[in-house]
Amino acid sequence: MHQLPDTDPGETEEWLDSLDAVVEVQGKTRARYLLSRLLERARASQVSFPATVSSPYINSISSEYEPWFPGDEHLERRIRAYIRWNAAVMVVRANTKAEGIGGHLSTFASSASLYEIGFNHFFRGKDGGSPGDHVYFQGHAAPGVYARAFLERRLNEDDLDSFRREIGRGGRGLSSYPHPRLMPEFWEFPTVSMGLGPLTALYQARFNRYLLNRKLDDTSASRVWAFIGDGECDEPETLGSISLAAREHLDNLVFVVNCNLQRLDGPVRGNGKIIQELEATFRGAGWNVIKVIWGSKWDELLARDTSGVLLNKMNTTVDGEFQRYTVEDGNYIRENFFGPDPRLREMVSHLSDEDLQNLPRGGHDYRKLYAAYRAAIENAGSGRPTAILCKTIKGWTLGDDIEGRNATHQIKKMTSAQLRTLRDRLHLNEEISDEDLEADDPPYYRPPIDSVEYQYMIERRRALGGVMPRRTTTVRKPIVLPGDAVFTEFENGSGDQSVSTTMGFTRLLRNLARDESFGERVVPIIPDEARTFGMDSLFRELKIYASQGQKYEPVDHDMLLKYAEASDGQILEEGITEAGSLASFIAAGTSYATRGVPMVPFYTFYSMFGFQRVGDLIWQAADARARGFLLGATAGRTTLHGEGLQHQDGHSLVLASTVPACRAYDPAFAFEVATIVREGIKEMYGDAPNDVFFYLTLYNENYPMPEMPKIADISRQIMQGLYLWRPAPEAKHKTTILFSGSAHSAASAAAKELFERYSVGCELWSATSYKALREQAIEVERYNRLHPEQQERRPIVTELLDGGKGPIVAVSDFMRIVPEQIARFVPSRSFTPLGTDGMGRSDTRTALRRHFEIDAPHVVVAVLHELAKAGEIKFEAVTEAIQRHGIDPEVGFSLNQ
Ligand SMILES: Cc1ncc(C[n+]2csc(CCOP(=O)(O)OP(=O)(O)O)c2C)c(N)n1
Ligand SMILES: [Mg+2]
Repeated sequence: MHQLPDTDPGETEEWLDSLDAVVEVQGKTRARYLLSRLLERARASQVSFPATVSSPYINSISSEYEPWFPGDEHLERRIRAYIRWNAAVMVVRANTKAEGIGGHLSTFASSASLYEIGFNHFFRGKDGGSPGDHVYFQGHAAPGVYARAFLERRLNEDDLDSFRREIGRGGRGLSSYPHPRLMPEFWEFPTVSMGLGPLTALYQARFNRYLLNRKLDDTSASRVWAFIGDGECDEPETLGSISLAAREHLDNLVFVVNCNLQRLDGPVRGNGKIIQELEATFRGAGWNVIKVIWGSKWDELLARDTSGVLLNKMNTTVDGEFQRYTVEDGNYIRENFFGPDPRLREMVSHLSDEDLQNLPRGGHDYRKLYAAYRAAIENAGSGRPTAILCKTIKGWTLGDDIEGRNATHQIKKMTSAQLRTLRDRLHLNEEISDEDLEADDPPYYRPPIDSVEYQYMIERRRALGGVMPRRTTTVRKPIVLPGDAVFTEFENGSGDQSVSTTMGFTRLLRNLARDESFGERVVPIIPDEARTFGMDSLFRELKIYASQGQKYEPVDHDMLLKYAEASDGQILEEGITEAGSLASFIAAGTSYATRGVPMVPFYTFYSMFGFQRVGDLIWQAADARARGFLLGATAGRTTLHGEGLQHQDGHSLVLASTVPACRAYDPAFAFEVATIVREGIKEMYGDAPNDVFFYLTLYNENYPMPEMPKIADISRQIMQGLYLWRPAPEAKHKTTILFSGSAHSAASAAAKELFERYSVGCELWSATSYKALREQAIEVERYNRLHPEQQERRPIVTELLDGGKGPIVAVSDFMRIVPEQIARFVPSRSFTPLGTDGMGRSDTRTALRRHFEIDAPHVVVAVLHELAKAGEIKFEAVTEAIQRHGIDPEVGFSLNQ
């Protein structure tokens, strides 16, 4: 402030003196009040002032501003009690039947009202073919969602009794958490890995805008709701992208944070206040924040708080203390919360200890919650996303042993005495008798179809567009697959021109985007790496998606490859966030289901920063049944040179091999890339679609791309994972070399030397996917084992290689374990993998390939050594080759460095 001009120092002094006087005479609370009023007035008079990020520890919406509650509170409370009861009972029964099967009681106990307000008044369903709202349920609140579906007759008792038993009953058990992979007609969004739900919800809201702005789908009626734990907010993914939501004006997005002040081990912020901290964080990022802290019974006390002492006590009490009040009796609260200050004690003198204990938190109060959700809805048009911070009690009404206890998160069992207490607290005495509770299994309860409760809840859902959650794959806007012309140029090779598979892919992507019908469905996603992959050439043609268009003339406006942004741009240029990019991949890759509009994401990234960096999100993509293409560019531990160990990827294919729904390919040539993309599109978007996604490595080494071999079913062979690229010339000895990706040049050079110098005729095979070969072989192996008297089948890889002659050497720019995946399926031949185990180094490709022992001389040595072991040549010949190529056996090799 010292640097700003003071045009009237006298006047300034008067204002400051007044403030000093207020602080001195009436205290800080009053001073704070006056300042807040001044800010409010300033805002009303359009005097812009940086937003304050904190407000007092009270509800954002005061009681006089609460809207009329349109529901029947009594009925809704009854319905919620049934749901609460069944949710608890299903966990208890599951753990009686199978000790340790797990499940959670206390999370949903704290959040039942948060969901029920949504179900009864806000969440829009999919009736009539509309996509409705997108709701991300907190993963371990799943029992509550099942319990509601049970009341609605979507699930029966047998279903509830199969909670967490996903194997029996033909795999129709209820999954532990929201898993579309396991319950594809129920769950839409997988959430339970903390932090991924909020992140993917945010990008879903952003993707909805992308679809709208590109005029592909009218998403304006769909809202995205994400239910999040307060402990979950510690995950970097939860809060890491919230500024994007404000920047993109995502007022279609609502985060509901269940602030029960506890996580798994104990308090989230024992010494602080998580709600205040989150308020500041969200507000600072430009969000609309609505706090729901106190239930209605506090309104009267707050109205009488003329001196501000109650407010002060609320502001200064830390969460650890608030948690303590939930487990103590009313007298303790009187003594410790209200007690020390005589004015506060007086304020509650008319209330009994029981009254004090029952002063509820806002997150259990329907009217407060309704007001907050309503405000969030009415916020549409403001451009600001909303975070509703609801204060609740973890394990609410589950009884003294569970409610608010530090161990509450993991309690899965209840004694019959505890169940009786719960029944009493939920006022279910008529529905559940004492006798019922004596039985081995506590009973479920659901109101009959002609009950008012059932009719009410069904009517509410009908009015809101049908039951939820529900996943459908009904296509609203069919996709037309690309024409063959898109792919044919790659069959011809590049002639003398040296290009990389990355360049080939970029050209293919452009062709796909240009395809008349299919083109608009292509979603290129790049995290600030387009220039690295030569994809900046797409900027001008496809344009970068920017919801606000381009408000400036770019520095390179007069160049051919200018930086072009547009509100209907096609490229999602995400900036430096692999997590955000993958969240976009998931939103686009599941659009066939969430929106009924199949979209085809091509997410190209620095291959090191894919599976390794955001592996959990890739796993989530598999759970979400996402379709599309992941492209690990700059792949290979030696092909990407000069970058060093944090950049050089020699293991993404190992990690890819762990993801069941991922088809992983390591192509060497542009025609292979084109074939895999063409066949992949057919598999994922054709007549009988499979919910898988593809991972392709792309290299940045330039070499002339060969023509596609003229073999009848070459496409099928490429897709199966292995094909004969070049047969062996007639020669005295025989060997087989398998290559993948950029290692094909070492393999070819080795084959030449082996033939010319040693009369070894070498078959060269392109191994496009060891993962595909291994999976097929395992299936065959299993078939044979379980059909012992049937005609034995042979895996493809055995069929192709086992009958051949001489040793097999497999070389790639990845770790040895990648080709080793198939070694045992070729039992009659020696199998030697060469690969890039160990950490990367910065150097030239030549030096790196020597270091990792995958260059042509090392391939030659490996073949010769195997031939020597088989007695075909002398060991001296191997030594000669080692020396002639200047290989020093004592230098440079370590698997751990
Ligand atoms: C990435 C990840 N780490 C750990 C867990 C295990 N976990 C499940 S729930 C939970 C505590 C959740 O606390 P909070 O977010 O506050 O939710 P609440 O149950 O209190 O509503 C933890 C640590 C997980 N599911 N995901
Ligand atoms: Mg919590």
